[in-house]
Amino acid sequence: PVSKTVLVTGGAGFVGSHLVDALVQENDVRILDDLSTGKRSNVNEEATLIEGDIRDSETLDRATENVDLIFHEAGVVSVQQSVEEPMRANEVNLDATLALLERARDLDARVVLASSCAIYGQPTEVPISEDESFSPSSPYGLQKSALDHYALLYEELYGLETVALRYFNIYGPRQSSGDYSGVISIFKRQATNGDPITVDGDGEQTRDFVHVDDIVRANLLAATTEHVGEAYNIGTGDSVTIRELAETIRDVSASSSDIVHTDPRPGDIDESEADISKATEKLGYEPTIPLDEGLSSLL
Ligand code: UD2
Repeated sequence: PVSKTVLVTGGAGFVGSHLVDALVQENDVRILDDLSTGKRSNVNEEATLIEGDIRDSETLDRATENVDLIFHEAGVVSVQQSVEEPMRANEVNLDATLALLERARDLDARVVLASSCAIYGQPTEVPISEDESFSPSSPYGLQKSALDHYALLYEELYGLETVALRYFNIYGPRQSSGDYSGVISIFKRQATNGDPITVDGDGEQTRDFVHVDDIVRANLLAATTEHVGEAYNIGTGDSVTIRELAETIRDVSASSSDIVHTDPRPGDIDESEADISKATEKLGYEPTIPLDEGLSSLL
């Protein structure tokens, strides 16, 4: 493949930094990140870091100069934070995305965007297909719905090559283990420290956990697909209950932590599992890391 000038927004973050690692060999890679949740230690030394706020138009101009391809991973990723600060989350997740799409339109650069299964809210059926209606239950989900829809509109209206990837529950190395983070990194921290593993509610809720390396593969496929102007579910097509997850993590880490049940989380999704047939057919995406394997290598 020809070497490209590639921008990864959020390239110091969890997903973005893994993507950068996969891109640097063949491409000239630039990162835009304000290091608010991303870390300098995640930044691949072969990439160029532009440290700044994506909401700032001069910073965005500098970051997008001469790029051929953009992976947009920057955002306020915590649902809870979006509930606490809906306006800031909207500025980062939506206003900045629109500004980025405008730059891409000037440059005629393909944009692969991080969308989310949060757009579906409580699904009417599982597995969840892309035809499921949008019914977000958080500002985060609403912002991602609009981002996702804007991506498709930019293809329809302006012929810009866009692909929206609707990520399910991502886990893997470098995911932060703070309170705003994903359940796997939280359970891992609790199991390692011998603290109680905190299952919200009865633990019967299900999730489709997809390893970050598979997310990277999906992004690389989206970068070259001819099927643009489309959104794709990216998960594994399998799911587990949170109770099972807690038990597996305790076993794999040989921990003696207790598993405790706390109050259910308000607005929690009961069942989530991706129908990935569209991504398989059109992108050639196949998940390669089953959960037990991903967990053993993580713990
Ligand atoms: C994930 C994504 C979110 C959005 C959403 C779409 C993360 C961090 N969040 O939210 O960005 O895409 O999916 O619906 O990836 N849980 C416990 N104990 C804990 C923490 C969590 O039982 O200490 C439960 C929680 O109640 C939920 C499940 O684990 O049922 C997953 O929680 P999460 O915060 O990892 O992710 P989720 O699905 O709420």
